[in-house]
Amino acid sequence: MQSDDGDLFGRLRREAEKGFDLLAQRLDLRADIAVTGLRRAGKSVFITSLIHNLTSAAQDAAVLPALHAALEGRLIAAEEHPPLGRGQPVFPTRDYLAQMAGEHPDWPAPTRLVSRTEMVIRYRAQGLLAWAGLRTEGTLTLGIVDYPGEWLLDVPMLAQSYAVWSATTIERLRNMPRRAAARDFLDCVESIDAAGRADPEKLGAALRLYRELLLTLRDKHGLAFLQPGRHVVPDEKGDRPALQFVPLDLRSDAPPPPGSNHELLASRYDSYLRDIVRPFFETTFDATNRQVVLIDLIAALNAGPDAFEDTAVALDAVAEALLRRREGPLGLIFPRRFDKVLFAATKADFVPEAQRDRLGQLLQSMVAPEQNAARMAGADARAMALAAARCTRDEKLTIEIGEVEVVVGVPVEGDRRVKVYAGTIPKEPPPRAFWDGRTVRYPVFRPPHFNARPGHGIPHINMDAALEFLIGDLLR
Ligand SMILES: Nc1nc2c(ncn2[C@@H]2O[C@H](COP(=O)(O)OP(=O)(O)OP(=O)(O)O)[C@@H](O)[C@H]2O)c(=O)[nH]1
Ligand SMILES: [Mg+2]
Repeated sequence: MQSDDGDLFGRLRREAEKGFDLLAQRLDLRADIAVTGLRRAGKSVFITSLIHNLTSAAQDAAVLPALHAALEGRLIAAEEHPPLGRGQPVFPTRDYLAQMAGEHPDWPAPTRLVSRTEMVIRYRAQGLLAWAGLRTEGTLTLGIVDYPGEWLLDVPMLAQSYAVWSATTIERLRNMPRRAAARDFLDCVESIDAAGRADPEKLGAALRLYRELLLTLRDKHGLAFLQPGRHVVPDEKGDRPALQFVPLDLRSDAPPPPGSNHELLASRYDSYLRDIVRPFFETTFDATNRQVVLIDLIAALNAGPDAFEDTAVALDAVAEALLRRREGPLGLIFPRRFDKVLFAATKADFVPEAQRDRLGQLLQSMVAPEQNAARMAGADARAMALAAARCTRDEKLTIEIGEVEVVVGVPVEGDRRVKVYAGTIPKEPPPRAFWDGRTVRYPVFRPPHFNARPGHGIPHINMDAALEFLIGDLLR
């Protein structure tokens, strides 16, 4: 009897354990976050701060107080496990930490390639499983990808024919503020007979002028909505025929005659979208389910009304690409892939606290229509202001107009503290009069003092709120 009972209990226990294992497996979770933003938006610093602060928060919850799992003491350990040996560039967290926390603190160098890393986070679960006394520990594997936001601006092209793209792009170049800068390029394309025999020499000259023009618009005019993205940020495969196209002045809706300039460039355009843009997003978006879009709105505000407006157009295109449920050809590659999208205005330590709230509201107002569409489609989108590495302190200063709040930091070059008064950040895209007489110049501030060994984290603003939004639901 005894042994029968024992067997019975043994069997029951084994059956029960099998059931528990099935439940427990659900605690081994995975999330993949793609981090993007235009050049210098703050991607490298954001990822470095995310990894170092999450690793540190497992030892000291005060590093990320708004991350509930940390606050409730449920983060057991977090560690980076770079996916070595998979033939993909690995995000160099250690190098960046060493640089930023070194004897002569400095920032990561600009990066142009797609890179990846992974973290493993062990946590104690709460909720029903934990309450029932089942396995209460979970593991979250977090994949992180860093890719250039310039490439995301190609997404609207997927829904446009070459003729439509040419017409809208040429039209945009004919408008201020681009017109003066674009004169040489426009003269060149206006002299090309689109329906005439393909002329490689003229097309080559137009390509050189177009690429120069895009860089001028970016660097001298602070413009952001520049297509195609790989003219501005080339990929690791370098130049090739599919990248050698420019918009033409088509003047007629007739289909392109065989062997014409129009036909040649239209076929390169199609090949760019088919062989480069689509595969890139299919592989990147297939492997990620959460997206962070970083945007340096303070730089855009300081660059003047045209640059700000163009940044708003670019942000719109990005939000539209990521959040709207798609019909037609775009639906095939962009059914709603992301369950969470975070839009973040970076370097919020450039302005004092009251203005930081307004900075977040400004971004919020810019993505509101898409956010609504996303919610309708069941995704969650949020906008906030943050600083991945807080370099400044807030101070009050008395000037002619009374007491104002400023930020104080030390520039990378030199030891003297610099005070910056940034005025009022508008809560909504401002009218052009906002820029009358407005000039705010920022130094590059020295990174904050911190220890590169996990434990104390990197001083930040709102990285904890960003992480609670991005992964808080998985650490329950
Ligand atoms: N004050 C302050 N400056 C920041 C912060 N994050 C980034 N920066 C500044 O912005 C610069 C660009 O940041 P990165 O993280 O390298 O930007 P990125 O998007 O990776 O840039 P690319 O690799 O060139 O595309 C840094 O060198 C810093 O000077 C921040 O939180 N606060
Ligand atoms: Mg970078």
